[in-house]
Amino acid sequence: MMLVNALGLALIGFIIWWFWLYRPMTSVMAEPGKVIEVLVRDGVYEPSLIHAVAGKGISLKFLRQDEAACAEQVIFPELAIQKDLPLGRAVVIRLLPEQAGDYSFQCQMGMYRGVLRVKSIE
Ligand SMILES: [Cu+2]
Repeated sequence: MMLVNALGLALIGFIIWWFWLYRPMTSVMAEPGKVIEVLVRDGVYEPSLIHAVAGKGISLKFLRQDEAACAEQVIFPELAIQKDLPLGRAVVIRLLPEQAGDYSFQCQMGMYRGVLRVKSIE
């Protein structure tokens, strides 16, 4: 009886995770001269993982479609960048990551989360 209950709970947990919590991470590769569009909606950045190469400039065009006040800024803490995102108006952020590494970006409260993954030039 205990075992059946445990399995039932595990199944319920899995269903909740799958339908409500699991968000696939979409990723994109930044290329010189290419503007990457990042949608801000439904609690996620899309794409939320951006690959880039150190020493190469990248342009990110954020488009906020979420009315929640929480989404009104995007912050790159490690790069000291903080930008307002007016609803429905694209905001381009140009970055030049010098060092390889992971740079996070997020809303003020950290509900929206993304990663800029920078690798060194081969
Ligand atoms: Cu937030």
